[in-house]
Amino acid sequence: MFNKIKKTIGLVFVALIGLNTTFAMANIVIDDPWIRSAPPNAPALGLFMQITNHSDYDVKLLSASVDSGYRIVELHRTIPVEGVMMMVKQDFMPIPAQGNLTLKPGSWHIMLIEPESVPSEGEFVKVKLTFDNGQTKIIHAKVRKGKIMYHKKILHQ
Ligand SMILES: [Cu+2]
Repeated sequence: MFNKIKKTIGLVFVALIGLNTTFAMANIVIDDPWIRSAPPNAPALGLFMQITNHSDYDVKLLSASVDSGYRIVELHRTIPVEGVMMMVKQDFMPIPAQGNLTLKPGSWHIMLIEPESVPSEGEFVKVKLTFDNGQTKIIHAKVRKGKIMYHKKILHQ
């Protein structure tokens, strides 16, 4: 009887460890993080990437942050407001279970606001992403050319 209980506890323990490992390793994957190059006097920079959620649960990106060099970092989405495309600050970005969210010009993006100095093409910016499942990701976004596809108006909620 005692041996049976011990064995059961052992199996449960192994199962938990297994789940935890899968959860931590395969949950959120970031592809191709990049920042659109901008003139030296640019008030803000757009950060883009693809976020894939390999879990069976919806996940939210809650925040993005940088160690220094920017006054504030915000989550934005470009949407039509009374017929005009505007950037609207978001509380989070939804990444559906077994799905993905593409951050791209004219759509979802992370806004690096008031840079101390605008990074040059080819440079990398280190950004930390925090998700509501407790996971964090450090990414190194490369600065490169990109089309300007939307108005630079910011609508604050
Ligand atoms: Cu924006």
